[in-house]
Amino acid sequence: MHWLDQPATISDTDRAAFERDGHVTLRGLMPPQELAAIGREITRLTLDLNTEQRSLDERDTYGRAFLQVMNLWEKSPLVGRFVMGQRLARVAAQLLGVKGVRLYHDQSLYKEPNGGHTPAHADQYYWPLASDRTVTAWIPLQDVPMAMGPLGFYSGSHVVPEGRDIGISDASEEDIPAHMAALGHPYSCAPFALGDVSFHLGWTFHRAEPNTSDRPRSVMTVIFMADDIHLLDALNPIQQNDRDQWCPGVATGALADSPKNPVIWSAA
Ligand SMILES: O=C(O)CCC(=O)C(=O)O
Repeated sequence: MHWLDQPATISDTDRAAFERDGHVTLRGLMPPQELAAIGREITRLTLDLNTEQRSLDERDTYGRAFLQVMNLWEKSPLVGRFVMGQRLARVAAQLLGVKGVRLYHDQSLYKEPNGGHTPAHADQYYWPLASDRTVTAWIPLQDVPMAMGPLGFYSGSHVVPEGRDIGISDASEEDIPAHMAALGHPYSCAPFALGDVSFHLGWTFHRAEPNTSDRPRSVMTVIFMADDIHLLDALNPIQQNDRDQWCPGVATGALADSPKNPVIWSAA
């Protein structure tokens, strides 16, 4: 069986940690050399397709956080094979406790040398999806020591309703960490080795450190959702844009099953 499809064993401890904390990092989930080879293709495509021309100084906080290119699975057969891999999708389904998962979308997040922090936020603010059974797999394409901007999480924050209406911004970076401290949700942020993959729920608050190194931090993310999830009316223009881009043609209340949302893994 291809390594991208091989089932991984998740311990009860990891599963319980995900349920309790809303995030978990699985060390050594992917084989480093094979991942690095696909990573080179992802990084090459990201730089080719990136449309940001301004220097870091000319951008706002969000713009300095990373270059962002979406749905690379449609742009390259190799990356398509990677995103459709059953190993990651099966882990996502097991962590969510669902019988199958679809793709919502993928995105490459390339933090340039001297790129800024990623402000605190919860992803599901952007997503017109009718349940909380969504998870992002954050897959570094090289080691990410502290100086290169690893992802950090507020443990247990997936149950906190306050702050879910704030998009990623200077305001979110000011409000959310303070709010998390007040509510007692500790921030955990640790280096990643190539092959480690973190998973966080759509409502888990998180942020990333700046890249103070002289090397880029290349990361691929795959966003999975339960295979029976339905689409909601858009609450804001960003959600409308998400609906149009990631689930084109799907009506409000209908199953989010556009051709861009294949079931990647199912127990059936
Ligand atoms: O990679 C980053 O800097 C932020 C990633 C993130 O917020 C996410 O994947 O949800």
